Amino acid sequence: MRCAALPLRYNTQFMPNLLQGKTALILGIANKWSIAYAIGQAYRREGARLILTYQGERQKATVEELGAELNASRILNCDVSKDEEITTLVSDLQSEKLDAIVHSIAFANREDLSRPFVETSRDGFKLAQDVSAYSLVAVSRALAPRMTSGGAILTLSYLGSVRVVENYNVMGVAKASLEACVRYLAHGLGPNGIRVNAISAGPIKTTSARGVKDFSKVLDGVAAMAPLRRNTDPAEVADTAVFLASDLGRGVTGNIIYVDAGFQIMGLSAS
Ligand code: 0WD
Repeated sequence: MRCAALPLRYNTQFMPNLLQGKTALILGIANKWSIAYAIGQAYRREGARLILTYQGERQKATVEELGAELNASRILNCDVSKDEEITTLVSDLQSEKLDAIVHSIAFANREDLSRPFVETSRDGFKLAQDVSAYSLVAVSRALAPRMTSGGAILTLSYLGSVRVVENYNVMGVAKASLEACVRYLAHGLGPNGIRVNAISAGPIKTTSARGVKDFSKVLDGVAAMAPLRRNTDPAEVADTAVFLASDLGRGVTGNIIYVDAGFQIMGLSAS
C-alpha cells in the first residue's frame, strides 16, 4: 500500500515558539546553503534570540548579510582552531546567558577526501581532528559557564563515523571522534544541566560536502535506497535541532540522532 507523501516542510502557520526566551549561539554559517543557516532560520521561527559567528574576514560580509535576514542580535568572529579567538569570543559574550550552542563546523584537506585513506598524512589527520572534533571540546569548555541555567550543546555528524563511506576517509574518523566527544561531554556537563547531542544528517549539497569526491553519486545512491526514497532536507535537520534545544528535548543527552530519511538502517537493497 502506498500512502500520500508527507509534507517535507513543517507547517509554519502553526508556530508554538518552542525557543521563546532562549538565546542560541550558532557557529558554522558559511553561506545560505550551510546547515547552520537552516538551523538559524528554524531557531528564529521558534522565537530564539540569535548570536552568530563567522570564520575570519573571508566570511564576514556573507554572514553579516545572512545575520541581518535572521535578525541576529550579534555577529562575532571566531576561528575555532585558534585558542585566542575562542578567548576573545568568551570575553565578548561575558554578559550573555546562553541556552543553546550549535557547533556546525568541520574541515579536512581536500586531497584527503579523494585519495585512498591509507595515504592520509599525519598533518591532515591532525587538522581534521582539531577543527572537526576537538573544537567542540574547546568551545564547550569555554562557553559552558555562560549556560547558567543549563542548556543544550549540539553538533553535526555523519554516517561515515560508523560505516565506511568511500572518500569520506579522514573526516569519518574525525566524526567518530566527535561522537565520542559528545558522550564524554554529556557525562561531564550533565551535572550542570547541560545536554550534549549530535544530529547525524543525511548527505546535503553544501560547500563542504562538494569537497568530497563523487558526492553527487552519494546523493543519488541515498535517494534510491533510503526508506523515504529521497535525500535529506536541511529544514528537517533544523527542526530536530529545535527539538534538541527546546524543553521538549530535556531528557535527551549523549545521543546521536539520525536525520537521514532512514538511510542508516539499510543493509542491502534488492531493487
Ligand atoms: O552532507 C552534508 N553537508 C553533511 C554535513 C552531512 C552530515 C553532517 N554534516 C556536517 C559537516 O561535517 C559539518 O560538521 O554539518 C556541519 C556543517 O557543514 P555544512 O553545512 O555541510 O557545510 P558548510 O556550509 O561548508 O559549513 C561548514 C563550515 C565552514 O564552511 P567552509 O565552507 O568555509 O569550509 O564550517 C566552518 C566554516 O564556516 N569552519 C570553521 N569555523 C570556524 N573555525 C572552521 C574554523 N576553523 N573551519 C570550518
